[in-house]
Amino acid sequence: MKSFFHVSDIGDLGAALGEAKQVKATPFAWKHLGENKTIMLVFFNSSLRTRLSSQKAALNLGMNPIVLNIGQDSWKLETEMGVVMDGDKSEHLREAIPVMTSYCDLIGIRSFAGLQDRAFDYGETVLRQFVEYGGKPVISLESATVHPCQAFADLITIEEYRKKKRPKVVLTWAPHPRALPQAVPNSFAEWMNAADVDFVITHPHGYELDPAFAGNAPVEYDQMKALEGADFVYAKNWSCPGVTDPARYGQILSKDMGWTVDARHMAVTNNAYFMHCLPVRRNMIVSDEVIDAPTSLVIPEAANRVVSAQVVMKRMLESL
Ligand code: SN0
Repeated sequence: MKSFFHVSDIGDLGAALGEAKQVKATPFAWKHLGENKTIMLVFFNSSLRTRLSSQKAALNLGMNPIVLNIGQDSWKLETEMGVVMDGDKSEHLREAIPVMTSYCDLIGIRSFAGLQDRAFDYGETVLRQFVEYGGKPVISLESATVHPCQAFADLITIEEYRKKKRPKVVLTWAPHPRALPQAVPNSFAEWMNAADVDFVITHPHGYELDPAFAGNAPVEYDQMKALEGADFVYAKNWSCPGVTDPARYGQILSKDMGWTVDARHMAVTNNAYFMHCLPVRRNMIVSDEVIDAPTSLVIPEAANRVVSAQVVMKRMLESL
C-alpha cells in the first residue's frame, strides 16, 4: 500500500476486517516487520487518540516512531506555492517535506481543513505535496477531506458489535459551538457505502456532504424518521460542505439543539449502539445519559484505532 486516504486503498473490506481481527488477537506477531524502520508522525493540529494510537501501532510492529508538532517544535510551515514568505512562516513545505521523509520509511500527517478555501481543502493540497515531494508511503491522520484511520476503526467496531448481517447505520449531524471539518463524516460515509450495511445520512438542509463521499446513500432530513430502527447511531458535527452553496463553505448553518442525540432519539432505534469518533462535546452532540449508557461504543471505537492504524502500517511495511 503506497498511501492511505480512501476505502479503495485498503482493497477488499472482508480481507481487511479479517486482518484486523488477527492483528487485534496477536498484536506483536509482526514485530520483525518494523525492525530498523522509522515512521514520522507530523501534526499540524491537536490530537489525542490519533497521536497515541499511531505510536502504539508502530511500536507493536517494532517500528521507531518520531512525532513532530508543526509550529510548536518546528518552524511554522508555509503550505501555499508562489507566495512571498514575508509573514510568520519561516520554512516552506517544499523543503520541509523531502527533509522529513529523508529521515523515515513511512510518514503520517494530520492537517485539518482550513475551511476558508474549498478548492484548496478539497484538492488535499497539503497532503498531496507530501505524496508528490516525499517519495515515501503517506497515511492521512485526518487531512482536509478524510480521516480514514477513524473510519476503518469505526467499521471494525461495527463488525464486532453487529447483531445482524446487514445492520442499519445512521450518520446524524449534531450541533457544535465551532465550525468543524467534514473529514470524519466524509470518510465514514465513504466506508459505510462500501460496507455491507444499510446506511442512512441525516442532517439539516445545507449540510449535504460532497457526492464523492456521500455517493448514493439516502439522505433523510427528518432526524427522528432516519433514526427509526437504527442498529448504530453515529453522531458528528460538521460545517457547511458548500455543495449546494459554495459561498457558505465552512460556515455554521445551524446550532439546533433539537439534533443533540438524547434518550428521545435513541428510543426510536432498535436499541442502537451510540458511536462518535471523539473528542465529543457532552450535551451538545450527545446527552450524558446516552454516552454513559452501556450501549455507548465510544471507548471500544477509540481502542480500535490502534488496530486500524496497525493494519495500514503493516501493509505498508509489507510493500516497502
Ligand atoms: C476534529 C474534527 O474533524 O471534527 C477532530 C475529530 C477527530 N474535531 C475537533 O476539532 C473538535 C474540537 C472541539 O473544540 O470540540
